[in-house]
Amino acid sequence: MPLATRHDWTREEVAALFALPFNELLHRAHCVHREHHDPNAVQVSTLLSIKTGGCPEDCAYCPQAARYDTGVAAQKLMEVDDVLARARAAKAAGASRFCMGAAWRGPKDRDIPKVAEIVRAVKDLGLETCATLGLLGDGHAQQLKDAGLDYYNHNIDTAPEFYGEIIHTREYQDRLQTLEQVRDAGLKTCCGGIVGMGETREQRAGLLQALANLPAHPHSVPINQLVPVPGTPLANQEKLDPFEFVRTIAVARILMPLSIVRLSAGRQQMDDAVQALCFHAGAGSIFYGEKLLTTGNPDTEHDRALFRRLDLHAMEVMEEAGTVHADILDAAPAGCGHGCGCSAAA
Ligand code: SAM
Ligand code: DTB
Ligand code: SF4
Repeated sequence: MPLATRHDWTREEVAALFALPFNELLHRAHCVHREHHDPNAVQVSTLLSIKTGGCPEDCAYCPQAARYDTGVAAQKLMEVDDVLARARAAKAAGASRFCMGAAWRGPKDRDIPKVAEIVRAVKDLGLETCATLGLLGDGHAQQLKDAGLDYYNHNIDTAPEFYGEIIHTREYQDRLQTLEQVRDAGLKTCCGGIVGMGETREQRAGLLQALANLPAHPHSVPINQLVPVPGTPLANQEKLDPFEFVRTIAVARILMPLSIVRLSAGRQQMDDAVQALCFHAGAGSIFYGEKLLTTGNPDTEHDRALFRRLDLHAMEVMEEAGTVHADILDAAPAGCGHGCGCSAAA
């Protein structure tokens, strides 16, 4: 019986999925999606930048890199009470997870107790917690886990062979090491990338291949569409064909059937019909709230209306836990089980 989760995808196999006729690809992806997930449930996370701007790194897409003139002012780490007020509001608006981002290359040892205090306080509100702080040092992941952190977000961002055109201040291998520390500490991983940075389709396949061939599939896979920010080297990057973005979601869905694929940055620049296609193709999570970290996100009222129009509902924490963490699904049979004759999980 073929396993639902594989870690040996070849570039050719992934490229062949991208090359399928659009309807064929979406059908396969949707079958995989409904085999393992409620197709009408969407996990809702709210982001907050708890330490904004002034970052020493040179990520070509990022408005928070100090070296680019983007108008983002550097701020220090927020106070616990200020973060808590934002987390309470996110919970009241319907988010089940609160994701906290810091514009650091990585936290210093002295930053960790402060972040841990924030995590503990947010967790006590009954929210799931996620942090994205950059490269972690020895013991950091465990200290965050002990404070009640559920997820750590660290993206590989792009294909290994395109990475050097986007970031020069840290290596791909550094990222893999942080992901290993995260897994070893028993934190859930949130790991994805950005498309629309000028990469080829082959390189989009390379990003997804690298994600799917990690030692464990990330629990959460954010697929970001580049938000081009004036002042960054990618400010004038040509927009990716929206159907190519949908294909990327669909291929991620097929490669990592148990993961929750997040339709992440870029929704404000995307029309509702494209978002609907993404949900059909297997996206099961969004960022919700007026802002991502420093850039805009759709209005909450607009998103609530979109959910009503598409009959989607926000996933409960327990519902999500039941879906993602049922490791026995590793042995799920091939085929979608809906009588359409597809080989969705093969
Ligand atoms: N500094 C930490 C790091 O780089 O890991 C955490 C924060 S960083 C802003 C988190 C992620 O945001 C990046 O890995 C990247 O995938 C995403 N991101 C940043 N700027 C973006 C943009 N303009 N468009 C889309 N995604 C972006
Ligand atoms: C992720 O993959 N995307 C989010 C979250 N993880 C941290 C960040 C998107 C940032 C978009 C640019 C900004 O708002 O600064
Ligand atoms: Fe810094 Fe993270 Fe932005 Fe890179 S993506 S410049 S590490 S904040």
